[in-house]
Amino acid sequence: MFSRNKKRPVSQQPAQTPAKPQQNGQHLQSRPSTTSNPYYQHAHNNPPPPPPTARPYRHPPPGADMRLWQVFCNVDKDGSGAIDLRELQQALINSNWTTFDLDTIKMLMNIFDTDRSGTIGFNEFAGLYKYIEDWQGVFRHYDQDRSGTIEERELFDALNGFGYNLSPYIVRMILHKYSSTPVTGYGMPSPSITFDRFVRACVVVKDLTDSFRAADRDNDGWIQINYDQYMSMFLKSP
Ligand SMILES: [Ca+2]
Ligand SMILES: [Ca+2]
Repeated sequence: MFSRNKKRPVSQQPAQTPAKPQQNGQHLQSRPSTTSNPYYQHAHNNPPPPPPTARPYRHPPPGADMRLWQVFCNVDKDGSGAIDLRELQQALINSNWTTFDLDTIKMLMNIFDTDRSGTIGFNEFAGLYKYIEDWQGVFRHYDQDRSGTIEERELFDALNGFGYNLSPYIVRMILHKYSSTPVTGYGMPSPSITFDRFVRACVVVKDLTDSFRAADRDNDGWIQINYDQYMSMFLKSP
């Protein structure tokens, strides 16, 4: 799920690569018409920064898993020693080559940025990596037709497998809410959920169920909560 830039599809390549610095002035002078272009002038006066390969050499923490350290360094593109939201989103790829959606990335940052620095350090990354790997196993288990996405029956089986006693109606609502494609309109494909949204859907179901159970003190399946409690229950979910 962490891309290593080996098989990145064309659509995942950066839209623009930095222009190479000019070797000498002759090439520029032979094409005077381009100097009237304000964008060209800007690029000429402000040469692009050096390529990211100029990052300083970094040492792993003592006892670090070297395979994991290598993945961490690949994700930490700017070599800052920590992974920010943008770096994490660029690294996490669904099986259909889309990057993880922003809400899922924010959810993962929220779970694993335990020191609340706003970034993921190496130790935090170890937890995040294992979490993703574990969820990959779950996803593969329930993606029974190996389509790379979770469809209605598979979602029903997954949520039941986790122990949530949800009606088919509620499972369909979850499917439509987290579907990676539009679910209304003529000729639309059947709704299905990519890995990133599947993880988020399951976390939301767990969070809401936990909130309900905490409020259902006599465990009779009914709760009495006020408006603030009701709103915060939903808004705390990713
Ligand atoms: Ca970084
Ligand atoms: Ca499937």
